[in-house]
Amino acid sequence: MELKDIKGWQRTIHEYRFALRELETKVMILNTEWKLRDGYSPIEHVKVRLKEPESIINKMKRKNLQVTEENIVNHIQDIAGMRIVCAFVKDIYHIIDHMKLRSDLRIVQIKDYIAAPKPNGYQSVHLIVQVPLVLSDGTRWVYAEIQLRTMAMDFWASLEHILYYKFDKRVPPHVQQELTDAAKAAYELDEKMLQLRREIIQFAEEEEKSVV
Ligand code: 0O2
Repeated sequence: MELKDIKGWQRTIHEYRFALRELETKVMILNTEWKLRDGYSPIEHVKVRLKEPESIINKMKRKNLQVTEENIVNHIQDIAGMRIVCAFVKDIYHIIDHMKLRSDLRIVQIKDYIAAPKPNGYQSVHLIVQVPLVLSDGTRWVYAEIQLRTMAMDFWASLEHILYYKFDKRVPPHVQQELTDAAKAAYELDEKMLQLRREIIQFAEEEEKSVV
């Protein structure tokens, strides 16, 4: 069974593509507005992707679901995916607080793998959202997943993905342990950079006071 064999799939995949464009525009506007207003944006960079057909089919198998358009649309919520990479952990929660207030997004679920990392050390916050897509025959709320992580978390996750998948998910136990240790090191690096940022801000504030 291939996705292209499903009647109407081309139209459906276009809806995910359009929803992703809408989401990208919202985030780009936000990024520019924050930079103009505050001189700093919590958004470092953004990537978008549509889930590969093979990955959709595999996920349907994992969930023991028959591959029908209805099942895919209702059960696979990360076909449209966006990754927002931030400098600091606090930036991630700042963006989430903003997203919660928007009337043009529905937050369906928040999976906080920073508060509770996966056993292998994976950290990120995943938001399952619905994006309104205004079409000629009405508005459809399309599912998308937004992954938010710091640069250190992104570095770890991208390399772990390459290593793990290159070897078909078979790695010796000690390598598994070392990958988990590397995730902890990424977390410590985030903490360190945040602490340095605080010290720089404090230093600048004290200098300003001494001038007055
Ligand atoms: P792709 O298409 O390659 O991006 P659920 O929807 O809750 O039933 P799901 O989708 O497995 O289950 O939920 P989860 O674990 O919250 O999110 C999966 C996605 O998060 C993955 O996409 C990765 O992008 C990322 N991810 C989750 N765990 C890990 C991990 O241990 N290492 C890395 N590198 N990334 C991870 P996919 O499924 O790989 O698909």
